[in-house]
Amino acid sequence: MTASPAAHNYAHLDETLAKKLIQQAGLGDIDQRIANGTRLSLEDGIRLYETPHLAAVGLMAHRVRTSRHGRKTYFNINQHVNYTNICIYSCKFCAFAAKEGEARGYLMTPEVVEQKVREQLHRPVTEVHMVAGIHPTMGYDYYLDVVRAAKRGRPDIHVKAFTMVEIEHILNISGKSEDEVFADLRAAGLGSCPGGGAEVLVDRVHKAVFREKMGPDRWLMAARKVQRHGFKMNATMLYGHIERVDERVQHLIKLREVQDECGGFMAFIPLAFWPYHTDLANFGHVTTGNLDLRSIAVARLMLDNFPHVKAYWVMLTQESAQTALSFGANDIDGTVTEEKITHEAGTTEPQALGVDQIAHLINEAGYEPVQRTTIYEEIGERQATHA
Ligand code: V47
Repeated sequence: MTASPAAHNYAHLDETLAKKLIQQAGLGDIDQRIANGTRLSLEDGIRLYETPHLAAVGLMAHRVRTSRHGRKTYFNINQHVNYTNICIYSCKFCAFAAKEGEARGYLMTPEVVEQKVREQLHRPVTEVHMVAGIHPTMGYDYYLDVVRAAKRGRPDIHVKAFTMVEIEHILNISGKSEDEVFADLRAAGLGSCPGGGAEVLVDRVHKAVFREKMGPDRWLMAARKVQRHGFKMNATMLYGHIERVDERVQHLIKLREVQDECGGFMAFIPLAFWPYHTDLANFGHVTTGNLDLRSIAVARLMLDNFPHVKAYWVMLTQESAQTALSFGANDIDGTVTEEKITHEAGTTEPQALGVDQIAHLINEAGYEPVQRTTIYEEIGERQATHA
């Protein structure tokens, strides 16, 4: 896997030239703060979102990305299993959820989950990503059983499961102490948690588009609990709907504070909103390249304590995700397989990508594809090329 020479030029862009560009964009003071290791403020974040000089913002983020990860771009070989779409909540941005009794509603038994994992045994999958709706009646044991089922299907798989919304629900229905629940989840085989369900961690947006579901404080509290019990997790932000620029930056600052406190976040993943078949379908537009790249870059600059920024190709599109690698992202997620949440909402992307396709996206942009485990251990190149 060789990189194109273009990357070397961009990654090693002459420093004087870079400074000049950033200064001409009126962002010299922010650049200086980044160089000094001074944290960026809410106002800085807003300016980075609002300046017309996207290239300068991208360059600053690219510098940070390069200083931490060089040309490495991580990906993993994973599969998604959405074990139920039946959900007690009716979030306006969601096209995936169904009500119990609705024809399109489904619930996988643990046996079906095991079968889904077994179906991929011919591929070197290292992670199963399991998230779902909040089912009205399934009990505590069901959640442990779906984790056990995945492990039965493939004992060496890393189970990354349950958003903070599911974690809070599991805690609530368990009738057990927090310590006992996390011990049960660990014993069942839970390895880490994905970053979904955060949406925009601001009360106004919560009230307007996902008022029934847990709000910002409860999401952040659940994240603290998960991390204090020794699990790593990711964090997302669903952007491109009704949220304002300042609200996006507030979201980033809240995550940064929890990371200072607990240190268990691995990657930040900006999720581009897809409106089709949702209650926000009349909203009128889908994500744009400008907003995708800016969201990646601003996150890279604001989240100085997050090791990784992920460009999730399913929501960003392959085009934006590839370009995002030069705007601060150092991870492109995985092969995925059978994604439902974004496909219900109209993404034009395929259900899965092969390792060759992922490696091509990364190589062509001038970066080095590195297969990783869920928790960012590097896996040798040989294994990656045989998927
Ligand atoms: O929680 C829901 C979002 C999330 C829509 O942690 C939508 O590695 C766009 O969290 N348009 C699920 N987004 C996906 C997710 C994720 C994906 C990949 C990797 C990881 C990780 C996490 O998708 C939901 C919600 O925030 N979502 N509806 C929609 N219409």
